[in-house]
Amino acid sequence: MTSTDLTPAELDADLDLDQLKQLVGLVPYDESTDPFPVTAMDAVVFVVGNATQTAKYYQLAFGMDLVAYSGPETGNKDGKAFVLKAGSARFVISGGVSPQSPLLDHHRKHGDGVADLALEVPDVDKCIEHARKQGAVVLEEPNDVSDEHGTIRRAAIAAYGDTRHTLIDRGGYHGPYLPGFVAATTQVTRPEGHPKRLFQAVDHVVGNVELGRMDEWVGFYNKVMGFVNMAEFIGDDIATDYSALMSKVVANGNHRVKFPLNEPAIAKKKSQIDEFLEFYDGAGAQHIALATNDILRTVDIMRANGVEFLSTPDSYYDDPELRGRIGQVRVPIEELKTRGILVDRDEDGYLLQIFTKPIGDRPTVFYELIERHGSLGFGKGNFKALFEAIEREQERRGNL
Ligand code: TYF
Ligand code: FE
Repeated sequence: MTSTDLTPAELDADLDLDQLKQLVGLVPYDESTDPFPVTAMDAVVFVVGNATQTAKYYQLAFGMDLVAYSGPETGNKDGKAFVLKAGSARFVISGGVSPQSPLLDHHRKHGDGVADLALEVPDVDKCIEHARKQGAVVLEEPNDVSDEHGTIRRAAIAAYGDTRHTLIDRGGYHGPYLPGFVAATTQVTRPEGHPKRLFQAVDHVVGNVELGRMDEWVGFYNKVMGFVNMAEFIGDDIATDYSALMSKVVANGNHRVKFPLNEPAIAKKKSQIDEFLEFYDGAGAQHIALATNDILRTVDIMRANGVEFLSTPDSYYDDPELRGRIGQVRVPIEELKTRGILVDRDEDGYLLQIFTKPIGDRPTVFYELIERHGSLGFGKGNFKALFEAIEREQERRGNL
């Protein structure tokens, strides 16, 4: 497979290559020289306090489809896991059933959170051999798991905090998710005219790491996983003025997998990253950006479904400087203003984005919706407005 072929998950989501390039900023590259080739995100695996209900939330509020299940009824006495899909985005929502389940320990420490950013790779053994040489912690040695649908090969390495990267080669597998899972279908009835899906892919997943450790983790992704640095970053200069964080972005060769990494900065106010680290009890995944080709419709539906988004002051849209900089976008600015959607433009094009409030009890994990039109960035021009909105929420929680 060449690096810009569609993955089976993308084919299944009826996206064509041009759409995907637009949607997630896919770039061609030479896979043969990559020491740790990664095809795509395989799944974002959450551990939550109540997987049964959280899986319903993602079906009802995020319009995702249930596709597979594992639990006591299927021979898994330890816990339950629900597999949800929207386009090529796959979420696995897991929780402990047995009081002895290690999933419950994860939840006790971190609250609802991302335990695993699983990656699809063409050669698990090659990746692990390279990772080990580079000093990575191998949590699971390469092994085969089979059932009547075929065989997957898998392994896992440690990333920041308690987060792991499971590596999965599913080339020889045709089941609904992994051996041990049975096919399941969505349990909710959608209203007439509901779109097939509200987003098509995972665009990026951001990790928050401890003060002074961002470069160490950037180095991990460079050396262990062969990821490259992307242009966008927040350095010292911006950090102390208003963002209270520093940030760099790493991506796999084809840019399908993009991981911005944040660390707190010592600024005038308590960093939103410190708030995360305190309540997550360590480093972890902070936000998941979902690529949509119709952010207006997606925001309208999600809001009607009860999802709460950060608000953007009218002054953002009335600023002549911003108006001049962003120029023409596909809808009148008023359409963005009524919804609080942010817009940013760079030399490659523009993007539209909006952020939810934290979705769980702890002020930790949240979502971003992003609609790219050429821009490969992350909304640098919006950082000030965005961080001010986040700080308003921090203040309401008494954590500023
Ligand atoms: O992923 C990004 O870089 C943007 C902006 O704490 C951002 O979505 C960066 C840091 C942060 C929240 C949003
Ligand atoms: Fe983001």
